[in-house]
Amino acid sequence: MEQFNEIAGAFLCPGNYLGDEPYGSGHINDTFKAYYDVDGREVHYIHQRVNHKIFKDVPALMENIGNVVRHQRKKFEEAGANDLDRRVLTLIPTVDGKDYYVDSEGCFWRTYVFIEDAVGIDVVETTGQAFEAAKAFGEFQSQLANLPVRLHDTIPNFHHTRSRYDTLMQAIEEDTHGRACNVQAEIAFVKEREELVDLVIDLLASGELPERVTHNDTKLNNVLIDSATGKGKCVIDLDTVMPGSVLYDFGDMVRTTTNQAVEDEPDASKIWMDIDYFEALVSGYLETASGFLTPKEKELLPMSGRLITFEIGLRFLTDYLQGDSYFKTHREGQNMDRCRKQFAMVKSMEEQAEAMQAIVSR
Ligand code: ADP
Ligand code: GN1
Ligand code: MG
Repeated sequence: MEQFNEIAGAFLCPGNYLGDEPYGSGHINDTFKAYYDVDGREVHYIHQRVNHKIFKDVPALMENIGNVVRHQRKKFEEAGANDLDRRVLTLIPTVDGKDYYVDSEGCFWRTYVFIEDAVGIDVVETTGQAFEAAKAFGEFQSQLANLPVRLHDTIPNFHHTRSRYDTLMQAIEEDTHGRACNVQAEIAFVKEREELVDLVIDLLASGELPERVTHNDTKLNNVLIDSATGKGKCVIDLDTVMPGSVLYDFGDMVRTTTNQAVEDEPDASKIWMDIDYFEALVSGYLETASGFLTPKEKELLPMSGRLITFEIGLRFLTDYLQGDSYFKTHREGQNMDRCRKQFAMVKSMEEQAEAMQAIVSR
């Protein structure tokens, strides 16, 4: 494709460009695996078009990513890691020494070294994967604890659940696509749980919860798992790394690693929060995070699963009502099914709140 010749020519990837194919299952960016020939050897890169409708200031976002990966690399070096290029994302610079390229259509591109023999898993298969993912995200948070710069907010109010709630209420009122009639039960579900939305925001504001540098999008497929060893290899998708609460990160791990059905599973009988997976998640997370968590953060880990799953459910519902303009969809009603799955998970977590708390207290 002509466009890809332009992209390939813009970055200092060694070798001759062979081709690109769409890659991964992210909901936001357009990701491609690129093939290059280096002296008869096939070498891969990730070319990624950043969604600049969602990320309004891509240069600031790329500055964040540059700061984060440099800091992580230093931490891994200090810890004596031997396979640095697989532990942390490596940006390939453009021919004029920048971390991103603006193409002839005004779109923003970046290029990463492709991390071989590691996979992003969409649906958790084993408790070991839950353990490894949580351990990797905990290590990520711990590495960034003393990041010397303050990161830009790449999406303001990203985990401000109150503002997510208000946006949903507005979308219901406007009902621009005439879809509110299809989701009356979900709307009622949200309204019944309104008190949940202010909890973390209020504790952050009062200082009872500390603000930290967090990933903010810790779904399972944003950590690459080593295909040979099953170990967490590399935390990816750094677009939303910014000041936040560890509860946002832990909560999204609970959302995505404690049930073996897809994110848009329409069959309610397949959806429940599996406590064995939760237990694995807590063990993995505490292995790398227990050194810095405050008692309050630790106490709220089970609640964070409910909160973030509820919040992402709200966002899917809002996008459904607004005509599917934010998350990529591949069929009609997909955002509605995504929302229903999240709410079924919330319900299951409510039912198991005590058991979850007991695991964390142990
Ligand atoms: P999105 O924001 O759209 O989710 P991601 O940055 O998560 O985009 O990338 C999408 C997918 O591409 C990931 O889930 C992962 O499978 C794959 N991917 C991204 N970066 C790399 C990399 N450096 N090496 C290998 N695979 C990658
Ligand atoms: C998006 O980029 P991706 O697919 O890893 C979204 C997250 C949601 C997630 C739901 C920038 O994550 O916030 O939790 O979809 N990312 C952004 O699957 O909005
Ligand atoms: Mg992703």
